[in-house]
Amino acid sequence: MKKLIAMLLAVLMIVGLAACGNGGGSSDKPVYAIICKDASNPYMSRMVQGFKEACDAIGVTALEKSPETTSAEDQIAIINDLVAQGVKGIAIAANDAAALEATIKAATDKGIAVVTLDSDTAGSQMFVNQAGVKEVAQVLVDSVMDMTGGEGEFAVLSASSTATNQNAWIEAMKAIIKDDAKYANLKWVETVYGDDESQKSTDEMQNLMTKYPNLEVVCCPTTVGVLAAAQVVANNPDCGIKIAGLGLPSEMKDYVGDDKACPYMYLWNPIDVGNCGAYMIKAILDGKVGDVGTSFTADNNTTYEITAGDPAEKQIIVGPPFKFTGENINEWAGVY
Ligand code: RAM
Repeated sequence: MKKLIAMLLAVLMIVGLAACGNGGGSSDKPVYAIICKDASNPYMSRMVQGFKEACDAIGVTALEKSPETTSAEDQIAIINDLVAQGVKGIAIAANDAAALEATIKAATDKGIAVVTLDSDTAGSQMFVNQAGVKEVAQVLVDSVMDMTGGEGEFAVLSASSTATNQNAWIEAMKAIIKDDAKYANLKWVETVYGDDESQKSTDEMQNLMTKYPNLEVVCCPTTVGVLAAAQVVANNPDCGIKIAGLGLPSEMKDYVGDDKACPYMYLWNPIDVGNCGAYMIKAILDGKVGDVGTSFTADNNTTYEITAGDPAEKQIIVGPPFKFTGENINEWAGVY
C-alpha cells in the first residue's frame, strides 16, 4: 500500500512539473501573449479573438492577460510576469504613453518581440495601427460638422486620459479644426473621460447634457463611450443631441440610423487588428521587419509598408475607418 501511494505521488509530481515548465501555455509550443487595456471591454475581446486565430494558424500558444481596469501599473506587472514565464512575444494595447516604456524596453532587451496594437507607447518594436490617426480624426470632425449642420456646440467623450490612441485622435481633431476656416463655427466646449467604463461614461454624458443646454453633438472615439452616450440620448428623446464616434456594430445596432441617437458612426475590424498583432510578432522574431520606408510580406500573405510611428519608431496600418449607417449596420452586427 505504502509503495502504491509513493508511486502515485511520484506520478502526480511529474505531471505537476510538466504543467509548470511550458511558459504558461498548455503545451511546449512557443507562447505569444496579448495584454488588453482592460479585461471587460468587448472591443478588446474581438481583438483577442483575432490574435488567438492567428496564433493557431502560426502554430503557437496564445495567452491573454489583461488588467481589470485601464491601469498602466497593472499592465507593467503583467509584462514582468510574462517575461519571467519566458513568452516569445507580447502584443499590448497600452494604457499610458510613457509609463510602460522602460518595462517594454527590458522585455525587448531579453529578445522578446513586443508590439503595440490599438494604443501605442514608446519602446514598442512595431505599432499595429488600426487606421491612420489623421484619417480617423478627419471622419470624426466631419461627422460633427455634418451632425451640427456646420455650427454649434459639441463635446468629446473619450476613454482614459492617458490612452495614446484617444489622445492622438483628439489632438489631430484639434489641428484639423484649427487649420480650416470651414470649421470656424464649431464650438468644442469640453473633453470628458469615461475610462472605458459604462457607468462612468454614462455619468459623464449626463453631466454634459446638464452643463451645456445648447449641446448639439457628443463625439465619442471609444466603443464603450459611444454606446453609453447613445443610450443616454435614446432615454432622453427630446434632448436634441446627436452622437458621433467609433462603435461596435453589434452593440450599436439599435442606435444607428438617420432618425436614431447616432445617425452614423465609424470603426474598423478589431478582429483583424488582433490577428495582425500576432503576425507582426512572428515577423519581428523572423527578422523580416526592416527600416521605415521598406515593406515586407508577413506570414498571412499580406505585404505591409513600414511607416514612421509616434511614439513607436515603426508602424503599419491595418485599414481605413469604415462607415456604418442604418443601411448596413445589421449586416455588420453579426460580424463584430
Ligand atoms: C474602445 C477603446 C479602444 C478604441 C476603440 C475604438 O474600445 O478605447 O482603444 O480603439 O474604443
